Amino acid sequence: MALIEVKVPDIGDFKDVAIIEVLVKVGDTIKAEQSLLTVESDKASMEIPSSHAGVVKELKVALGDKVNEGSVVVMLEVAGAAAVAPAPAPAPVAAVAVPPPQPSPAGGGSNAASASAAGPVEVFVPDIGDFDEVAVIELMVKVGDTVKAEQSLITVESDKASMEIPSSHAGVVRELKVALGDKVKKGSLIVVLDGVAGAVVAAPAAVVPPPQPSPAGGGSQSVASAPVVAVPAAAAVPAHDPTAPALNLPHASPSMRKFARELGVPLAEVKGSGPKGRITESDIQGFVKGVMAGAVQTAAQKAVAPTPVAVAAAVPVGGGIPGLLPWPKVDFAKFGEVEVKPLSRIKKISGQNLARNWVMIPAVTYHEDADITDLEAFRVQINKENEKSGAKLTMLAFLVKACAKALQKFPEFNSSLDGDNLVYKKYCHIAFAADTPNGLVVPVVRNADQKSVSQIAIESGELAKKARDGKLGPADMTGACFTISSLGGIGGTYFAPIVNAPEVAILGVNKSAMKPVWDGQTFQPRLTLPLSLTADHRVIDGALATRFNVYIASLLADFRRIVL
Ligand code: CAO
Repeated sequence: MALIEVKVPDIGDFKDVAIIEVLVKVGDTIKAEQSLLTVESDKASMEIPSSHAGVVKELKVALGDKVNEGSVVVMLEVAGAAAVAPAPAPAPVAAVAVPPPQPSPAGGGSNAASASAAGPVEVFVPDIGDFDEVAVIELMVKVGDTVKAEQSLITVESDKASMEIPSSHAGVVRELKVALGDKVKKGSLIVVLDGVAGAVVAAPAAVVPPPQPSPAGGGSQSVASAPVVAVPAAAAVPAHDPTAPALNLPHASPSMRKFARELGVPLAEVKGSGPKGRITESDIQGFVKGVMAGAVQTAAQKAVAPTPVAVAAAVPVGGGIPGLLPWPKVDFAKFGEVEVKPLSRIKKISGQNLARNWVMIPAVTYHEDADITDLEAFRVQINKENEKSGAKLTMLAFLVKACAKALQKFPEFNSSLDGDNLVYKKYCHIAFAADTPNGLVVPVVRNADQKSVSQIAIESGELAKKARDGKLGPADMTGACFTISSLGGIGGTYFAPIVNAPEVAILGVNKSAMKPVWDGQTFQPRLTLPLSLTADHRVIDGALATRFNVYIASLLADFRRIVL
């Protein structure tokens, strides 16, 4: 047994190509020639196969990484001394990859049209190396289209690589000479263009470089043992067998892969409706619509089974965020000792909800200071009176009651968006965030408008205990109209809580502090409670949010107002 490095072979002019699929994982037993990665430029994708059979010991690359010829891909444990016996001279052995693309010679290849013609121009498949009879999997233009020079006309595919064939000339498509499923090779006529005078380019500069087999012994395998690992170049790109897609990977052209990636769509989960199960643009769009409508769940969503918390905020998570890069993959152990622990179930679920709410709600946070000097004195006095019974009024209970009152005065705060409609609720259930050892949960005090502060204090205390004990049931966590997130027992000054969809606002509260407040003549020490209201701007504008805050502050400053 020996450990060898498998490297990206010579991939011609492809520089800094991104890894779009990692096809093996640590522990996998792989065959020689089995694909390890898919890499992609903006015009072509190709799979990088292994030069050896063996067991994957370490992955040296991750999704999104950029690789070049020579980049180490995996550490492979290979059997048999012969396989790794160093050759007398350290000549590199065959790179058993999809043959590296080679640029077509300028103006060459088989785009044989006259370079100066303004009339009809025939565009042919250029030299695509050893690719013999590749299938047309996508037609990217139609008759009547005006195409630019270098614009992709068709996508062709072998079982290991797909590439777009661009036009050597600008013009208007007069005739399409190929159809989906046709086999083409170097010299096949693709389209006839009505040439545009002066628009002819000298060379198909953006022609996807056709794969060329690496010469045996000319690759980048770090273990020198040419006789053992040299694989006939032809084997690197076996003849296309449409009935047996390599490793059951989704069939999609580079442009479809890019499109899916931009939308965050996991291609492996999309059912292709094109020829031989190929994934088309409408398949991807249909998948996204399904996820948004809740009819389809991605595997990532299914991995997190729905729970009451998820149900409480049951807007389906979208397929991803267009334009975002993949999450950075860092081998932290390179920098020091680490310990990996899985996220708790609650954290996984609330994380998905928070991420959706953060991205999808145009929210603004408004701050206000409430003078709670008198209210706190009252609360302390009542708690003293009730010391023997043990019943305790909490600031949270006063806040719940004040919010219930404010929701009645400002009904927009007790609403939810439903498409183009706003649903106004006639009931008043107030949720509060509770910090538990397993993560954040949000129990609900029902009909808070109809309960006394004492009742709310008892009920919220019971719910908080249930939350900490992990005993909240679905009924305890659903149906909220508005949420309070109180960090007052901990500290802080102000913060910006995230709206808990489909609610439209949330009130954050921090620790009260004695502050000097100018009364017109002198500074008075006043107990001040910092409020942070985050509201969905699609429903609540700044003026309304500030009025709501001012009203809450007025209730807390003089709680007698609650009975008005
Ligand atoms: N200012 C000053 N003191 C405050 C206060 C405030 N705003 N709010 C509470 N306190 C005091 C309480 O009076 C209590 O003191 P005593 O023991 O002397 O009476 C102490 O702080 C502890 O209060 P508490 O926070 O444990 O209890 P609570 O009823 O105020 O809150 C609950 C209950 C469940 C809201 C709270 O325990 C909790 O989990 N808070 C965290 C919520 C959270 O994580 N939010 C962030 C979510 S991300 O948006």
